[in-house]
Amino acid sequence: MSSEPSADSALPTRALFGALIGGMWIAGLYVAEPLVGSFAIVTVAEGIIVRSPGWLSTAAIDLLGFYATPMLVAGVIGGIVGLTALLAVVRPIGSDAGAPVAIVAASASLLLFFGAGEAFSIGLLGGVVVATVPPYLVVRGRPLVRPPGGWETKSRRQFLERIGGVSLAVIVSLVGLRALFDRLLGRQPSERVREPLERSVSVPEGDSQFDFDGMPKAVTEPGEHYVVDINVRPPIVDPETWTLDVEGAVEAPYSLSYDELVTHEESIEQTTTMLCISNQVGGELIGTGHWVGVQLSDLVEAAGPVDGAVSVVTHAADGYDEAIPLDLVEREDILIAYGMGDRTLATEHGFPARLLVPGRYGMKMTKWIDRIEIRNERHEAYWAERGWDDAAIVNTMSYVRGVERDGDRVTVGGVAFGGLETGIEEIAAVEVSVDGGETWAEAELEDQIAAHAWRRWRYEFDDPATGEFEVVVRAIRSDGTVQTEAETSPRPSGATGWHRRIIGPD
Ligand SMILES: Nc1nc2c(c(=O)[nH]1)N[C@H]1C(S)=C(S)[C@@H](COP(=O)(O)O)O[C@H]1N2
Ligand SMILES: [Mo]
Repeated sequence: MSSEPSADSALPTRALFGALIGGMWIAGLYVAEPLVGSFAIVTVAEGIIVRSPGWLSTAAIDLLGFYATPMLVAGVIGGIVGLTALLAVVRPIGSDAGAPVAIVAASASLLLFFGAGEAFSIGLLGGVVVATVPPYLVVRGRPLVRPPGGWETKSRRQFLERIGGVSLAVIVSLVGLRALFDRLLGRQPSERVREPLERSVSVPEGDSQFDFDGMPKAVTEPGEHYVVDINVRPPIVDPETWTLDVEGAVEAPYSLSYDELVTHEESIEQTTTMLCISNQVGGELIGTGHWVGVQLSDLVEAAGPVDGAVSVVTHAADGYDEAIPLDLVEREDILIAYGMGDRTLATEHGFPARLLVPGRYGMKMTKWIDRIEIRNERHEAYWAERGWDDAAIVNTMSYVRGVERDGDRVTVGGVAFGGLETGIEEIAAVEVSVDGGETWAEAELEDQIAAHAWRRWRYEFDDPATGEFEVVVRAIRSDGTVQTEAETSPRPSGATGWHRRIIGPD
């Protein structure tokens, strides 16, 4: 019996083989994406996100942060592979099972494609074939990689070499096939190149005294700005067909084309710090961009909101939305941004355009915006619906970032920021302790590079011991309010508490 390729008795071997079949099916689905129009695994994950109740997605995000989405995709893949492994344990699959496996794979692919909302087409049929062939070949090809002496004998170099060779050949052909499909079908799976803007832009330099080991630059490089969104992959928007529609409770709804937006004569530049509401005290989900765009007030006024209009809802290509009160739009610093630095937006930061609401958490700043809707009633938006603070004004915050030693001389530094709604409550001072909070001193602040940009701070002191010390930092507003020491979790209104960091001995 053990000489029969279809009757391997060891459960782990069966499970592994089942998992391999599942994995190959997923690989086939991926290769088929350009033919079908979507990668079914991502569509399934996105379907789960959209259909899951608010409390569940919120719990997942509480637990996993905004990385919940990629984890979900990994979960879907793991689930499928686990299921095929289980099936193979229950019902051993031998090399004679090619036809049944192909039938199951083909039907499952069809179900998935239709479930993902794809219409029947030649491409879809091609996709079914492409997704079915890899698992079929794995089953049929099993004897090829059968180790001499049966599956149960291990550590055979020949066997491993063969497995390695076959895997490599399979991976190379799948990757090649995918590239070929992308090419033939003219799809660009990759992100757009950021193009230079047709205007000169001047990005603030910052004070070089604040550029030391571990310190962020005054303005974050666009490629280094953090990225957070609900998508598995960012929507790729075609600027040729994209329009920004301004509509709803207005006298004169209209649409702007991409060209009309980027050549808008009222375009302005603005350096703005953005911070994700899910960021932990001291976390990395913060960056300062130099944005180029048009004031939202210009765009909204041009449509003439009717009396009684109260809310401005921004809608995006990924189904995301955000709402801000119409009153707020009078602020001149709320932008529809189309540039970052001297170039167009990167795909992941919202190309072709995004909202910027300075002083509010990043969740208010809708990326891939395609519709501005004025409404007569309030609207509960994506994150508010899931229990997060609707106003999302950035809490007064300060983080420790850099440290530099020069003999006994030590310089520590970081950033401080807080939402300002009126411009009078700006960060006036940063206090720092290098003994864990026993004694405090005032740090040096970098000149304000923009109204809604973070302030970098630094503090120099002598440490003859060059030992370990604990830095604690707190910011103070111009009205005297001291950043609260009380620690709260990011949900629902953003984390609070003083950032502490232990700096090791030299
Ligand atoms: N369309 C869309 N816009 C979005 C999001 C999103 O998921 N979809 N995420 C928001 C959140 S939570 C944050 S913190 C910021 C992050 O912007 P960035 O990725 O450019 O840093 O985008 C916001 N805008
Ligand atoms: Mo966020």
